[in-house]
Amino acid sequence: MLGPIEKYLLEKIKADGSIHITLIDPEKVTAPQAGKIAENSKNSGTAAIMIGGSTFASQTHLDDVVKSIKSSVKIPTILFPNNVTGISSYADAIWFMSLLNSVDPYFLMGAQILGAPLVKKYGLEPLSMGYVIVGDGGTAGIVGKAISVPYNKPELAAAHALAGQYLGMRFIYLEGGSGAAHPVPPEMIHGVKHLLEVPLIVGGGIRTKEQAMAAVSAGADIIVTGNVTESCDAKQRISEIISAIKNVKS
Ligand code: 1GP
Repeated sequence: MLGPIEKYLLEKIKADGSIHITLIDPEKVTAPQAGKIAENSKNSGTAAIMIGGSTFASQTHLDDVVKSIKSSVKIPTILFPNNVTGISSYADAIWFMSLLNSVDPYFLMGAQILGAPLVKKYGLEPLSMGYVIVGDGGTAGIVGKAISVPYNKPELAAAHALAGQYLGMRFIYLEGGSGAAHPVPPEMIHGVKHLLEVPLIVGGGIRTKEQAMAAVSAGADIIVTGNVTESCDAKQRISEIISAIKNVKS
């Protein structure tokens, strides 16, 4: 059954062609800062707020960050957990994800088994997602023990994505790694998207409207940016990215 957040995301992608989601890493911000970033991003036209990082541990702080975001904006809050400790009862939904190219069963299914009862207990909407680390992969690749798919092997990324779709995952995320020097190349996005039927999320290293437009033109349905929200001209850059991607498919 389609939950309200998944329905919202799918309808927004259909209406706008592609959407932007803001990622806030609780490790890098105070709770009031998170609320302010969410508010600015929402005013720039972001569709939802994702909350998570690769090394975060304190759940109390995570709860405070989510509460602050919830009191600042009405758009959906979606957890982006790196572990069971990334679950907060205050969010609306959670990317219920498996790191498809991890060599550690914990990141394929172990953490999910531990976390599932909490997702149920907290009434979070699970959004089933296959997570694929590509290129540099950054901290997420190291922490998740992934064998990263090189940027020049789009057919391998497509094989991972298709496997995820065939297992029933309803979104696929190509992750270049937060702060990656180069975002996921359009050739890889295109190679994955033209075989895939579920929405494709792309993130990692997207800093400019040109990079965002290239990703959307190649087939990304959802663009995620994190680091750019922390820059001094964040408001302007996010607005530019969002209006640029709106023009690509409309
Ligand atoms: C990381 O893909 C996201 O999980 C966002 O990356 O911080 O580089 O925007 P950036």
